[in-house]
Amino acid sequence: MTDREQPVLPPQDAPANPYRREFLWVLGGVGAAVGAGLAGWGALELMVPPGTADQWHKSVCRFCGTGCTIRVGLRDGQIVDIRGHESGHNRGVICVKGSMLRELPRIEGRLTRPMIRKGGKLVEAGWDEALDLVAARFGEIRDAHGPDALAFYGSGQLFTEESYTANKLFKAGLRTNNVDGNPRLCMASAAAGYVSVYGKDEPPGSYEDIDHADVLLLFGANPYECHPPLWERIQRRRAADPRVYTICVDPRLSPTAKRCDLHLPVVPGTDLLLLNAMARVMVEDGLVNRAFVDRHVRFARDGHTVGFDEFAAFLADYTPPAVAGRLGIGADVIRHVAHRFARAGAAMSLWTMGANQRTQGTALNIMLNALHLLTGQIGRPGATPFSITGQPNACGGVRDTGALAHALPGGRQVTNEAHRREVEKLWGVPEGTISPRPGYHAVELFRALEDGRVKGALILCTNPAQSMPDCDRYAAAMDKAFTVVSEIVADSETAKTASVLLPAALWCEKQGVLGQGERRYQLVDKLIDPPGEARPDLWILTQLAERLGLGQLIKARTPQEVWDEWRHMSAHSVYNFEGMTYERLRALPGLQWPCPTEDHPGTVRRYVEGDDPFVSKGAGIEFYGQKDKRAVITLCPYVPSPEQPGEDYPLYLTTGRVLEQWHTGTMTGRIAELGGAAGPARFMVSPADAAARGVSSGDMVEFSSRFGSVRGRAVTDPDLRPGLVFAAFYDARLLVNRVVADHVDPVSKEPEFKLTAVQFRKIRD
Ligand SMILES: Nc1nc2c(c(=O)[nH]1)N[C@H]1C(S)=C(S)[C@@H](COP(=O)(O)OP(=O)(O)OC[C@H]3O[C@@H](n4cnc5c(=O)[nH]c(N)nc54)[C@H](O)[C@@H]3O)O[C@H]1N2
Ligand SMILES: Nc1nc2c(c(=O)[nH]1)N[C@H]1C(S)=C(S)[C@@H](COP(=O)(O)OP(=O)(O)OC[C@H]3O[C@@H](n4cnc5c(=O)[nH]c(N)nc54)[C@H](O)[C@@H]3O)O[C@H]1N2
Ligand code: SF4
Ligand SMILES: [Mo]
Repeated sequence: MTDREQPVLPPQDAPANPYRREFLWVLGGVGAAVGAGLAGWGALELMVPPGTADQWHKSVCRFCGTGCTIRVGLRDGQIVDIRGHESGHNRGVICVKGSMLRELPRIEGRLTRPMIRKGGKLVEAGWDEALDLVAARFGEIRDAHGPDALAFYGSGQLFTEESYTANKLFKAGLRTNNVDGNPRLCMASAAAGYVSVYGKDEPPGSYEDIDHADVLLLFGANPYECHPPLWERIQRRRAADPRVYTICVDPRLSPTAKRCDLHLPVVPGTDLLLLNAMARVMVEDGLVNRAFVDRHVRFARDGHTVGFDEFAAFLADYTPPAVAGRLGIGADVIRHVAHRFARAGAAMSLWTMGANQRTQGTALNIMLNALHLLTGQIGRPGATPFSITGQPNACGGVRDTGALAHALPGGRQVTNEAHRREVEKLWGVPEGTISPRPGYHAVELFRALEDGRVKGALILCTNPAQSMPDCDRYAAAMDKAFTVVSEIVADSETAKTASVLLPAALWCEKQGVLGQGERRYQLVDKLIDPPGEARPDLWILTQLAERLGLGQLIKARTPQEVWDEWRHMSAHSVYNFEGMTYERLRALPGLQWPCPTEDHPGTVRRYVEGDDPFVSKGAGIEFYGQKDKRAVITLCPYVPSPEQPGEDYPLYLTTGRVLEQWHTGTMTGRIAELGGAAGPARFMVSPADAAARGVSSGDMVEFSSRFGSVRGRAVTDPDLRPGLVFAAFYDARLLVNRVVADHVDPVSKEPEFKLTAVQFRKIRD
């Protein structure tokens, strides 16, 4: 591994030009103008002129979980232009990351040949040598230490065919459930919440609910920067009806919060108090829809069913005056929000990482769903609890295929014997093949690499040495083990730790399905060749299977063969999408499951009769994922985060994203327009906290927490209130995650990236 001690930060801070950033955002909106046949792209073309395409292909953006349908313009075998596709849910709108996708295949530093670490250095090798070595080492490790000494760490950015194959190879072939991935860092709390409430994962509603909602509750979400077309859709809804009311719950005055009708700047980590208090107000003030609750909802405490009265009594501790101080929001405002939500013609809540990446992430997800169930704000156009997803294929590729340590395909669990038998049958392997032990979830997996419980790992399409909390600790853990990393660039922080580094094809250099935030699956066709010897991750997995003697198990070799296997398998669950052939996906801007037959139009609203094929006739609404067909609201007591500011670490650090950069910046950071607009990463601090430490904007500082320390530049931001610090994690020169705490939610095992107690001090340049 290379030296992680000396970040090469530019001598002068170069803060992003706010005008430029606004302009870049607008470019996304301009896609809509194009969709509507209006002028507008002129602006982008003046700034970054695209080439003139002579062929256009429908595809999907490779970046975020919004899942924008795009048109890819080709000329002479190169991608030269990207536009929003008018027929997509995004109606032609894309953001600046999507529009700059055309540069992605050509970024500097593409990895084009396999590399093997010899004498401490990575040296070029052939595919045969590299894959033979991996198979031999994995075989040795399994024989000497058992299958659980091996692991797969994947990504919500792999194609479904890739995650499905990896899951099958490891769980049924190598016989370990050590299959996890970055969705654990992202969606695990959302999945745990949905499963707890409805018995099945994935949102009941769709993006189009935005067009019908009149109260929109944005909770721990910053769609202005992270899901711009959804934000644009919210703006259109507001423009169409000025009575539409938007509420943003975020400790930070984020760009989204600034633009909402009401911002609730909660004390970081306390907002379960808000949700419980809203429920309390609903109960007290007669806002509960008792007819709906009596018919469709059950209450539970510690796994036991309880009555509505016990739920009401539980909430007695959460009256608005009782929580206001800790929450940092006045009792009147809490009441106001509860009333607005309950009395709305249709209320929609949209949440993301501010809710998920929390030690109470599952509880927050349960209560967000609960507010809808209590008030009957569900199952009608505009009335829905919607967890916005992050990555382009965390839903389809990982949650639905069950490529997580506790899961099996189609909503099944490894600890459930009947589920294991079903999957063994469908996979054609002997009974007892799948281990009944859940594998290691992400954080545990890296701890297992650290202490030697896991000795060999295959890491595909993710950069944990930068994205894991307490990342130095886990980078060192990877250094110790035999890690095989498939990457598109040669020098990601994770690539630097690899024992074997494999060059991957990306996005349109390969074929496969992505499944995004509204249960929508879309097809990416191969349009261009990968550089050098880079190969699709599916090819890498099938080659490895062959060399491990598991070729009979992994018979499907092409993306379409894998898709058809998985599509037919899905018919044995309520995640049924058998009707989604490649042909249909190619012709349409995606389809939403359930979609059981080839003439089925897909499901916009789940659990609703007439729309969802699994709802019984005459039921109206039916939560069929639960045995008694009732959604379950579990009582969730507020538990403070283990990260509390005190004398040594008096400030809260929260972390997240900026508009132009994707995660660890290996892709967007190398596209000049995007990297340049965001500028180098820095710690954003309030002017008061800076002044108290004698720090001027742009000074070098050292940040420290109980987990580590990191040096970087601090820039003051008047929008930040004292006591709160914000940093994004896109810059390998400023490894923010060195200081980020790695406490996890006890249920979902998702790390609390949103909360670390920190201190900072000025240091010499
Ligand atoms: N531009 C861009 N877009 C992206 C991505 C990207 O890298 N760049 N990544 C994609 C992925 S994978 C994801 S997961 C999503 C993430 O999308 P978002 O979740 O919208 O983005 P984040 O910046 O992670 O965090 C959202 C907000 O949570 C707030 N927050 C912090 N602590 C708390 C708290 O205690 N309570 C509440 N209520 N809020 C809190 C933060 O201030 C922040 O504004 O974005 C996706 N889209
Ligand atoms: N501090 C902090 N940390 C966080 C978060 C946070 O909010 N705060 N959020 C967490 C969340 S929600 C997420 S989703 C994670 C994301 O964390 P990561 O998944 O680690 O981040 P990415 O940069 O998306 O990593 C994807 C890697 O795959 C490579 N790649 C791209 N395409 C391909 C391909 O087709 N095949 C292969 N093999 N490789 C490819 C890219 O070059 C890149 O290095 O970060 C988590 N970490
Ligand atoms: S919003 Fe997400 S999916 Fe849409 S263009 Fe931007 S990055 Fe791509
Ligand atoms: Mo994510």
